[in-house]
Amino acid sequence: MLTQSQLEQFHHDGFLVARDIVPRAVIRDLQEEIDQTIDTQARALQETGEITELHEALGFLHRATELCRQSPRILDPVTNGTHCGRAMFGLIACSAILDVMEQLLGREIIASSIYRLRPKLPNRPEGVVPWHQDAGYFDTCADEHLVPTCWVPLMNATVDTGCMEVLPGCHRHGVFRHYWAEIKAPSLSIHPDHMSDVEPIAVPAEVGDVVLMTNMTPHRSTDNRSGLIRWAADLRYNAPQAGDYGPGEASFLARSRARPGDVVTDWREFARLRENHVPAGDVDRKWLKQDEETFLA
Ligand SMILES: O=C(O)CCC(=O)C(=O)O
Repeated sequence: MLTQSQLEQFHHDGFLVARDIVPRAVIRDLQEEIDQTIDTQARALQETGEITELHEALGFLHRATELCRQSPRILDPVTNGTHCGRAMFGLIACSAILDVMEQLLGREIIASSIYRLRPKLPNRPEGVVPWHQDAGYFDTCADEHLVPTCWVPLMNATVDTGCMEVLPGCHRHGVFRHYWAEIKAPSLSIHPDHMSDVEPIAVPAEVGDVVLMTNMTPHRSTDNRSGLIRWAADLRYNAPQAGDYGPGEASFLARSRARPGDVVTDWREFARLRENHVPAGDVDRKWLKQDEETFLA
């Protein structure tokens, strides 16, 4: 749970590191599930000849780096948003996180349709995430609502590994102009001519911590100069009033006093919802691509 002063700090700065709130077992389960998923994918790619060496002796912080040298497809099942295993659900529905969300959102809590696992491999450009606000990706229906992002490190994320950086206080200025940069995904970037000159703050975080941000908080992550894979999960939550701001994927009711019978408590139901979801259209917010944009400098 957050203290009153932490709640005030979150609303004032647009971010907060909630220290040591996610049980280690929840993180460990997800690490194991990711290891298993990568192992399955490695064996499938071995069958097709794309991978010759399985690097079975390497663990969570190293194996995907070596496998990726043979086939970049190794990470597809964990990075494309389709991963919906038991441990993924265990993290999203973790009561320690939901308790904090209840403090921020009230008693009806939707686990957002938009969650991702993010492996940032050492010294690879596609891991670099430019300055953006999560609201830039969302339908405008959520603009007047708080949609907290919970950025959950799955290893100790330092500046060297490419932890989060935020622009404090800039969440009060609405949605900045963004454009689609010509870089490896995800590429939505705040337009440089509309960028704030507030000094960025790096936000190192350890296993158990949660970096909380608002949907309006500008944030980025730079390159990973360490030899380790920087693993994190980013989750989002909202009150029902925020609407369907991410119609491409399925959300679910994570906690409710009004409709307790509709709360999803079984990971298999979560997986069914994710797998059977039929997108209800696209987001209404549109940004220009880099070659269509005009830049001052
Ligand atoms: O994990 C990262 O490096 C970036 C995450 C991010 O930008 C987000 O959660 O919106």
